[in-house]
Amino acid sequence: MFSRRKFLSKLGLTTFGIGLSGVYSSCNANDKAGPTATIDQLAKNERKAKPTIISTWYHGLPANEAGWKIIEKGGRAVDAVEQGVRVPEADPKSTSVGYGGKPDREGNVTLDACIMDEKGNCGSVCFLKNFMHPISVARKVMDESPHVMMAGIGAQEFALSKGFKKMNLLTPESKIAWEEWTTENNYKPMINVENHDTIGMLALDQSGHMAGACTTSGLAYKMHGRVGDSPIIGAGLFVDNEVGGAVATGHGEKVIETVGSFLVVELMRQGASPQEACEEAVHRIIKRNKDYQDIQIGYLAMNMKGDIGSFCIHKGFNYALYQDEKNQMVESKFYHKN
Ligand code: SD4
Repeated sequence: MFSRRKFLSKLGLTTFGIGLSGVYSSCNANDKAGPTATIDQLAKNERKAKPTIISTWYHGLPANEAGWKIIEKGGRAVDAVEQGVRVPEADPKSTSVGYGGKPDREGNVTLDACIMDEKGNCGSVCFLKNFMHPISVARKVMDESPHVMMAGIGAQEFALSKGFKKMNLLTPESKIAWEEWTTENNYKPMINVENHDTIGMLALDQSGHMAGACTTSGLAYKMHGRVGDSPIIGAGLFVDNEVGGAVATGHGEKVIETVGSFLVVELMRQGASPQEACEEAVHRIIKRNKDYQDIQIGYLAMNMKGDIGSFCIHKGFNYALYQDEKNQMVESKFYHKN
């Protein structure tokens, strides 16, 4: 388990009363050496950019490939994550993202997505229907609107005004699966450990900057109007270019309740490794949910050096890691053996 004392001692900061920012290596005002560094400076000093892309689940492999084409040419992390997650958005076989995503219980495919760049700019859309690439609409919200988050019909009008074309996202296969579900399931919104596969992606570019993206059709057969964690900055995604980033997948309500990705990044800011931070964030959810056996959550995090961590409740969460010229799947550590 992760303790505050352990974070602080990692930094040589065990003195009581240290805040989150403006941390000094000594708290003694009479210390002749004076304050030596803030925690932000420590992160900067340690930064050695190791270009890396990570993304959740198997569809992360082709997504990473697309992102890497940008990173290897010296492009920006934010362009890499946008182009990367567009791959599963357009793939009808990715049934939890974009085109071919499983619909809500009324048969509507409704999409949630967000993006963050290295400057802390954010864009997000939620409850958006009929557009293949919600991540690119979110990017436009970030770059070309005065807002951070747009929803439903307003987000749709915004997308149309930016030249995005409407289309039907329900494929014949997902329509058949939904019809079968309606006959068998009494119209009960379902949350279980396997009906989700959001893509969350983090990229660290050659300039040592990080960006992230997250996009999903959300929980299959959810209630109409339900919005999950994926478009919520701090829940499904958070990036702080001084510290690192995190993405979440799984039961979004539980991630929102604990502001999960922000929590992971803040734990890293305090000295936790990406692995320790992901474990602590999962433990918080386990602690407040007696029924955690029925919940799956996976966190994936990276710090500014390109160190990676991930943790989930149940065995089965995996992620794609592109680093050192290799793109490969990695099994996440987990809390509970099924
Ligand atoms: C949601 N977190 O809408 C998303 C679903 C998901 O992996 O992650 N899938 O709650």
